[in-house]
Amino acid sequence: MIIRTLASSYGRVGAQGLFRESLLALCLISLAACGSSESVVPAVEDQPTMPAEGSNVGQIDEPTEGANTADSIETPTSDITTSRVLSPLPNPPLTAAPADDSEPIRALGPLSTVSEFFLVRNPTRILEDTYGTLTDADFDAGPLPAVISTPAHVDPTTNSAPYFDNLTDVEVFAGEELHVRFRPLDADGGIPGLFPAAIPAGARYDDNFDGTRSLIWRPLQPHIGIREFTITATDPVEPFYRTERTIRIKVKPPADPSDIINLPPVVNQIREHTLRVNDPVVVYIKVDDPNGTIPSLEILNQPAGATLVPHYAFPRISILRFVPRVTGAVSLNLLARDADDPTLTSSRVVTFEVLDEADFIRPGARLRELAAARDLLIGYASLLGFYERPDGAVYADIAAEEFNFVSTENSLKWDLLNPLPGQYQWAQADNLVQHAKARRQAVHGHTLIWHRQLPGWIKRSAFADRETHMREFIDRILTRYGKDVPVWDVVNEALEEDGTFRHSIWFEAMGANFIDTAFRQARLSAPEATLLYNDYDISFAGPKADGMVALMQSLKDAGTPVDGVGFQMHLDADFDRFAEVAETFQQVANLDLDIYISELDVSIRAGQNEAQQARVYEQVLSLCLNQPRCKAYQIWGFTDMYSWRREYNPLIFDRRYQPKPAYRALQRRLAEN
Ligand code: 9MR
Repeated sequence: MIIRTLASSYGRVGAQGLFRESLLALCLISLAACGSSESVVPAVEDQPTMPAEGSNVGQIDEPTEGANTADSIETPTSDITTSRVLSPLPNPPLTAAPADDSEPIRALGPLSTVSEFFLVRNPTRILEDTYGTLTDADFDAGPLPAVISTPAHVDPTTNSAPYFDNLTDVEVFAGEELHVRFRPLDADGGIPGLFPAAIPAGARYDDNFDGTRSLIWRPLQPHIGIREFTITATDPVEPFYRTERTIRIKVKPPADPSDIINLPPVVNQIREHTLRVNDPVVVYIKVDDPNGTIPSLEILNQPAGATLVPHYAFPRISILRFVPRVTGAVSLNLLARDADDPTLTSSRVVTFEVLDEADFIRPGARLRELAAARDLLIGYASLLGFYERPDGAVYADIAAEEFNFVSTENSLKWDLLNPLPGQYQWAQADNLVQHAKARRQAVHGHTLIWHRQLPGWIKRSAFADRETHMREFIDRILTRYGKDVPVWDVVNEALEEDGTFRHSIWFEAMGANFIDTAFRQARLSAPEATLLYNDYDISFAGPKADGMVALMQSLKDAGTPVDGVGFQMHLDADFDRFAEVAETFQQVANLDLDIYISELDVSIRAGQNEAQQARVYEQVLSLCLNQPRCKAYQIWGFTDMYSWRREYNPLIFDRRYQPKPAYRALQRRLAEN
């Protein structure tokens, strides 16, 4: 439905799909089976506590599409109930609606590279998730019991579970070195295996080569309090027969704090960036200290005319802004000075390359001009807070010149938007939407209901409340952005690789009906929007594509308001299953659904090259151009500088913003008949 609205301003008018009675099997399913406190992300690179944009830290690298050729088929195992009508949302709501104290405020001062709209920022307030904070009473209650996992085929009367010798909770003064030895034993003989859940930053986990392991850790001032350390012993014969123990470590302040070793401060790493001469440049510089104090920052060679201001919310971050007037290399010498001992310092050199404006000029027509002539949406995923990156100005210009469609990538994810009940952080999404408006780009809202990037309070919520939480979230996000954001990924990645339903927090509480409910709520809250189901590994033949088609068929049968399918398509440069993709697209078109290529990227793995990459980009574009129901060709980023698979250079511009063969291939193909 939205395509009509979009077409007038941005893109393609959908030719009616060749709807025919589906010959596909219905999904046969049984209802019985249905069943961080400061999360504003400042644009500081390589902070230990948060994954750097474009890195895979903290995320599972999903299987590359096309890699799995397994052919075991099991279609979804739950039913979608037909013709449901949603009850009204509760009044008063289950969690407080967004209030004025969540409203962003104008960001004043030299904080960003933005010039075409007013930047906003989140109000400064402490959002503290105290769930899980342990008290002295918890510690005094004594050690936690062992948790034993026994696989079905193991008989505990003949095979006893591994256990730990002499494991207790421990106390240590900050500054002292803690040694805990883990000795796993088994009454049946043999030496059990061992693995820890997580090791505290700065600690060692040593193998003693006698069947035991040791945790060696010198906690400092920031660690004062009580924390848990979980370790698992695995049976010598049955590795999935396991005993998990959690010990508590109480770190106490020493009588004389000056006994604690004072370690040097650090300046966090900042990557080399390519900049364009005469653009405003911002560098968010973070300093840190293992002792928890706040070091001071000095820039030994501050560029002429630069400003250096403290971050409005994070005392360890300073914001440098300057405008390079000449081309060449710019190096900044940064120095952090210890708050307690001014002689204790550490330094870092940050280097930028400044290119001439002419170095960013691309021959030929821009992709969005070529795409608009074919009524196609051509998109990219926009880096969270790009306007706070050193190269934000050139990033924004190239993106706006080349694309008429933009995915929110990380700006609308639940953990960022709504980290605590009733608390919302809108600034990043507001800024992206304003930017897109200023540059005449349609926004693709990604993603409402997913199993990842969820705040802790949602993961811990009662099953009985989840449907209401889900519906309230959808309603609030769409109430705010529904008019400005025409396309939404309503449900993301609900299927497993084998085509069955993923046992997500949504599925476990609502069964497969959560999908139908989410779409119905989305339609109620944003009646004009195009509503998509989005997933990976569904474009080529296999059990997951079959599962997706069966799911779409069952949603259609149930009258669920779904308008299309988003195909992620995270591919490798040797991908060649194009005929299968054409067939899947046709199956989806036959269900009267639109096709959005939503997250395309093409990784160059060992032995692969840019020419192969270009071919994959071009072939996928041809598939879209040849399929009337394909509305959008969207890439998951555009510069290799910022990609979730950065190490495989999967995008169409290189890290220096120079077009790659893939870019030229798209230009050429879009210009062809
Ligand atoms: O590109 C996103 C990356 O920056 C995030 O760290 C990651 C967190 O899960 O999500 C990435 O985007 C994913 C998208 O939201 C859903 N499909 C798969 C994408 C790549 O992981």
